[in-house]
Amino acid sequence: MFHKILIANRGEIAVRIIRACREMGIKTVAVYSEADREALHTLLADEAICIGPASSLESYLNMERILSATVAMKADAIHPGFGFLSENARFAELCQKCHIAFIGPSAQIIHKMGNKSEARKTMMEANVPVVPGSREPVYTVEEAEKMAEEIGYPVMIKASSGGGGKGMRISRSSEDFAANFQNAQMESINGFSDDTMYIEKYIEQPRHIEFQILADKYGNVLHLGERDCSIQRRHQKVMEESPSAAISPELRKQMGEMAVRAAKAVNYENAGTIEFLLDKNKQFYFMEMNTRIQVEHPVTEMVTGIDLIQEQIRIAAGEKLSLRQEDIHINGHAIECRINAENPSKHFMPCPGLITNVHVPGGNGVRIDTAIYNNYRVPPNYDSMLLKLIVHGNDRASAIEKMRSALGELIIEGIETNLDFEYEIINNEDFQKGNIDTDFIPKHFNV
Ligand code: MV4
Repeated sequence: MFHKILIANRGEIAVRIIRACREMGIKTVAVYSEADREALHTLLADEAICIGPASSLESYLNMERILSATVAMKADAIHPGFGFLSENARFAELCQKCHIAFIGPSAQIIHKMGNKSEARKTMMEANVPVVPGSREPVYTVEEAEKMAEEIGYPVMIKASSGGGGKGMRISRSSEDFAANFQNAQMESINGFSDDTMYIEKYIEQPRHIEFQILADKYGNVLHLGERDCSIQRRHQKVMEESPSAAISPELRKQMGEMAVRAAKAVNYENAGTIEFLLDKNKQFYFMEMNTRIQVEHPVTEMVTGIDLIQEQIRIAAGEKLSLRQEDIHINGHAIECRINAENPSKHFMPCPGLITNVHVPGGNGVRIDTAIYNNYRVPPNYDSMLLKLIVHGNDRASAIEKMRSALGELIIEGIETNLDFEYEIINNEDFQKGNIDTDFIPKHFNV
């Protein structure tokens, strides 16, 4: 097992990783920027080292400084958390070259899954269902238009290096195809220096269903059920739950088997997520694979009782998975609300500043993952997520009731947050009935 882990991240996920390490008897090193001297992760880790100015590019994204800090502090592994360097193949490769364990999959897997058209092709070859569409990438408007005609409109034009909706356009007919293709491709060239595109059939009002998987170094792969992440605003998840109200035990078994097949097809290792679209007829399609721990991992932890961060560390240290698929049971229902420093009445503009008072809910089945505290100043340099409120109930209805109660108790003063917006979602009749899809927020709110 590792002696000391350096956490190449900040905020609640850094705190979450420090806690997992402490429970396992592993020492921790926090890295922090000049803006994060008083941040909770800096204060909570066994040791802390400043790696540069507030700007992410000069601190949490600076590979050389993080690797130097790891060597200087004599840590034997790096946990990248999510965001920042977590899906950077070059960083994973540099760790390997420096004989530092990267807590995640290999550089080759990160690279392969970062290429969305290649991931899609790999899954087609492995007989994992993918959205109907092109097998090979396309580069010119002519070949793309031919492909769109074959698939049949409406189609989705996607950038191979895309993500979070960047480089993505819908085309509803041949009249609007060329312009949409060129816009999407231009966005990809500007954003990712990559003109590689692919075309898929457009799936109307799908659900975003993702499966958590765990894979060790010896080819053992498990799935831990799904998360329904359909409640999103502009490709930012707002509320997530597990299990999904749309998935029967039979469908879970089928989709879970496909998630495991997808992971095995790339010799996956560590924790990962297989994203699917689920259409109105309950057909499901592989969309992307995420090669990191995700923000919403706690809902899976709540319903399976498995500590995903500890599992990641054990896998990276070379341990075999101690569980088999038949040992995994989905117990009850969990919901997560992401509380952000943003103003819903000003187009969700980020609102950093001084938090003058925090009161958090508690009680049976209530979990808070956060790095904020009284008189903490939220810096303007990073993501606006302040706190994750996660609840666990015996079923969906009681989890919703518990979330209503917990949201009602949560107080964050001094800055604007999206707390009331979360409250409106939990109180929404369609949400309560489980009638959700990726159009939920645009359909119900003027945002
Ligand atoms: C789609 C789709 C419909 N059909 N692909 C959005 C982000 C990117 N990861 C993929 N996305 C989508 N791909 C086809 N063929 C609809 C979306 C989509 C979406 C997906 C998941 C969650 C929220 C979404 C919001 C809008 C569009």
